[in-house]
Amino acid sequence: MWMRGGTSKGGYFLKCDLPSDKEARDAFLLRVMGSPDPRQIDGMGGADPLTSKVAVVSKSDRAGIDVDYLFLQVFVDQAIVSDAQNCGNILAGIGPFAIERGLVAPAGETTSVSIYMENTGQVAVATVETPGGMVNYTGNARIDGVPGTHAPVPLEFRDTAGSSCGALLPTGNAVDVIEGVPCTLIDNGMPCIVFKAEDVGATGYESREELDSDTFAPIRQKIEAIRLAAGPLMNLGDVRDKSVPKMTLVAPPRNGGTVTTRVFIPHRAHASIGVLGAVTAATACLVEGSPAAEVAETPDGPRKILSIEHPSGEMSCILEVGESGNVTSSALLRTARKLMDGIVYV
Ligand code: NQM
Repeated sequence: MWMRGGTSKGGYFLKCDLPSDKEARDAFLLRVMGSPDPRQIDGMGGADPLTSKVAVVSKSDRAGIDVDYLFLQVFVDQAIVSDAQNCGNILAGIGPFAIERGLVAPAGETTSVSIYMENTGQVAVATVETPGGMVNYTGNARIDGVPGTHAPVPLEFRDTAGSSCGALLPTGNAVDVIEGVPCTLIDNGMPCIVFKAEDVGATGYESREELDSDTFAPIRQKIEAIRLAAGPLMNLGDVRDKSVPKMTLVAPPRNGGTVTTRVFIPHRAHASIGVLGAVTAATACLVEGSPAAEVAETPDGPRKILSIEHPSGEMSCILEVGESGNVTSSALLRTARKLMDGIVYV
């Protein structure tokens, strides 16, 4: 099934329909997407990392969990299929897909689907509208980066700190200076490096096109040098061929939000921001003394709505903060839509 999940798009497969051998599976998925090729002309991929994504879904044997979800990033112009990151946008389609494929029975007007995210070993709960026992895709929910309105798919995350890096702040520091740039190395569901846009010679208000343009190339080189140096410090090893950590430039908010972001994922600029990337950026704003905290305008109270501005609007993250100041859970709104169900030829 081809679905849009949040601001991403990709192929959703039942695990039992894919080769069980990893090499054979990856070769198959590269053929499906048409990679490696910058245009992905001979496949289903949309020539953009955000539309070259795969979800592998199966019924779960874990207590209290409905389905297991493995996310795979199929690189566009390299023959790489990576499970080194999660994807909270593709996650938005998992609940609807699981119900459509009969892995989860609809349970009234809404059905709650608990999802084990295999990439990071964490759990998310999605709420899907199922009036009359059918997934409903239409509705009034709007998310920036997607035209029109659709049925809401609220997502809730718990205990995402240290998903891939072992700790929220893998170096134990609020700030590490890397290549002369003060950075926060942080993982609240997505490994990210957060630094002030101005510290690498950017404004933080550039368009995606400007960020991906030739004029920005020297800044991108500097950002990549930071990423390669930080990878091992974040317990991610050599990240040359990995899609993490995400490089997150921050600046003061411009549209009444908490903070402005521009994200490289990690080489091309994101059209908006990833879901867990936004949760992690929001969390960085709460880390005392961090570059993000210096530019952010954060609300008070234990339950905070942080509006993360990005190139195509904003994403509101609801963070619950415990007594120790740690973020204990997060939630946000996505939408998803079934686009096509059929046979893909390789
Ligand atoms: O951060 C893109 C996306 C993502 C990841 C990426 C995501 C997340 O926007 O949870 O959703 O950062 O590669 O789809």
